[in-house]
Amino acid sequence: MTKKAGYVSIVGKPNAGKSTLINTILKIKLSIVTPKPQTTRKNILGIYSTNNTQIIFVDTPGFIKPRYELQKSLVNSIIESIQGTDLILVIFDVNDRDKIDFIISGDLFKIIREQNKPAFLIINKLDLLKDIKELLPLIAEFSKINLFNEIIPISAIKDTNIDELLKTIEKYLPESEFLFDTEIISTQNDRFFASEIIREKIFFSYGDELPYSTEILINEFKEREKGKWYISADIIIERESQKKIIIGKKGEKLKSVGEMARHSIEQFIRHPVYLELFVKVRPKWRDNKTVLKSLGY
Ligand SMILES: Nc1nc2c(ncn2[C@@H]2O[C@H](COP(=O)(O)OP(=O)(O)OP(=O)(O)O)[C@@H](O)[C@H]2O)c(=O)[nH]1
Ligand SMILES: [Mg+2]
Repeated sequence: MTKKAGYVSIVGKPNAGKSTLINTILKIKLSIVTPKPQTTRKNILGIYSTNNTQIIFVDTPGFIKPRYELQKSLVNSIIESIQGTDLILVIFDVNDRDKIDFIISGDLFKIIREQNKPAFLIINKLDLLKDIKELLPLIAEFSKINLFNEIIPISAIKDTNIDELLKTIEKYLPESEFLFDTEIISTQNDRFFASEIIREKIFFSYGDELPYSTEILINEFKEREKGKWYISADIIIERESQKKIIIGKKGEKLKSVGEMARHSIEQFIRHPVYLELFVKVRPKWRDNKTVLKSLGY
């Protein structure tokens, strides 16, 4: 039987549920998810293989109008992902139905149109609709712009219509041998996932702004045959004054972040871990091209 394989880019505004979708499809928590927008910062590959089909999903950061260097780099990585893909999934949060933002979306749509590739509109968070009929005007609106080969409503969190989505994706993929071993789920290493998990705990533990000025740098990641693996990471912040907030009274806040992160990292890599966290100030790192480069942006 002929095999099919290809890349599928998952794009859309922040908070639309892109990372949730990739996690639901792969049945593993690969990409971090938080209630805050702009959680994802790096493209994340998630490889879904069946007997005849291999779909290489790429989760991307939320599409925005970039204001600082970090955001410019995020938008570039979205564009790169769209350029390198076989199929584009634009995830749209059904909550946005009364305020479809054709300005931000318009920019994204323009990039997609230029690529001349198949694209689906995925209307997500169906579970939040009181009446499914509310979808009709939305579908009509999106059909008008003549960009999407398919419009598919789903709930990423409830796993609604995901099988249908996968079947439809399959139809659009090119015939090809598999591009990765079927056992591989991602190409990123444990070191990367450890840093993402720490970042996720920071998103959940601190107020609105702080997580956005925070980045994680893994200094050491030592795998040991016997005993715990050793991970040491810097929590990078922008201002001296943020140090106190990160650390908390008597260090308790940082300790709790560390414990939550260690627990989740252990679940992910299935090995006990000793995690050490340090707080470092790098003024305006989000606007410093050299620092951004050293952080992999
Ligand atoms: N009710 C509901 N909530 C969802 C659904 N999918 C995602 N969410 C929630 O929406 C929020 C954002 O989800 P993410 O998966 O992080 O969204 P994202 O598009 O990856 O966001 P960025 O990485 O910031 O661009 C989280 O609180 C999710 O739990 C869904 O189908 N239904
Ligand atoms: Mg995300």
